[in-house]
Amino acid sequence: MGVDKQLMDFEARLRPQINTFLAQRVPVDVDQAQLAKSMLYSITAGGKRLRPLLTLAVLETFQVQPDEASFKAASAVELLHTYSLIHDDLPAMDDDDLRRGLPTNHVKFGAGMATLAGDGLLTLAFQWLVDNSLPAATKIELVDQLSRLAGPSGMVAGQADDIYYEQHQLALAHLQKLHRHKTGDLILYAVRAGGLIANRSDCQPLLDQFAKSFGLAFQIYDDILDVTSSADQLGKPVHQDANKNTYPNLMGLDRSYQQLAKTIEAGRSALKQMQAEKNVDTTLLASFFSYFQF
Ligand code: GRG
Repeated sequence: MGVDKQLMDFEARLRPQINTFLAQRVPVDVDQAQLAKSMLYSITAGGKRLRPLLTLAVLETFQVQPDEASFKAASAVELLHTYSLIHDDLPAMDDDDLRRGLPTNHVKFGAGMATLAGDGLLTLAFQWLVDNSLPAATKIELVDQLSRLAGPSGMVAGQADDIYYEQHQLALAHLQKLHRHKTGDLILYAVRAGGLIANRSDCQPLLDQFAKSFGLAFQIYDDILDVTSSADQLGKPVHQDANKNTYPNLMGLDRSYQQLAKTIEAGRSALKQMQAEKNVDTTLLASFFSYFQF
């Protein structure tokens, strides 16, 4: 069984638009040739575009046609995500040579330029959230949410936990907190951004439940792939390590699968409730769970 047909069609429609937008728009905002090359290298190096797709899927759920402004705001999260991958790969962090099947940014451009490419993408994300014609109140909300969920109270906190506790076995609750920040918060932001742009605060609690379940499932699935396959979701070869803080290492593979199924069920049930109470078709959002094949 592959990815759901509805999701495949949605991706086939929107992913090329996201790719084109990013490839054309990023260089316009960079005023140094080598920096532009380095930023463009990573932004065009492939990737699923999961986070902007989630924002756009929420818009579609509410039957909001994305215009130039909302498309730019929706794409900003991919700039921020790409910065996090570039910095995560740096010698001072994970020291990886390959990302998405290609040499990492610092292998190509050196650690200094890679650091700056990440800095540039991070900052540009906020510029894109503001430099568009969305209502001022929406832009403030988007900036507020992204700064909280990607910054030191969100993704950066998760990454700091990851580095600080690298050599320690974490308790399950602590591992969940680490993942909630490192992986979950940016996914939560992407879903919230769709609700904010569509002006549907009435649906935010249920959208949040969906997003939190999806983010957690994404991480559990990634951990499971770590032990069951020779490559992870990023195509990186897997080095199995019993000391790594992963779900299978902490609770065993069977219980990890159970946890994954339970998490997906919670997300589906939030969407069903939204469909029943708010009279919106949530099948496109539900189809995102078909990424997890088990
Ligand atoms: C450096 C502040 C800072 C944060 C880094 C995202 C991240 C935090 C680290 C990446 C390491 C990792 C394996 C995280 C688990 C989540 C994950 C699989 C992220 C990759 O996201 P995908 O699968 O990547 O959406 P693509 O390549 O498709 O964009």
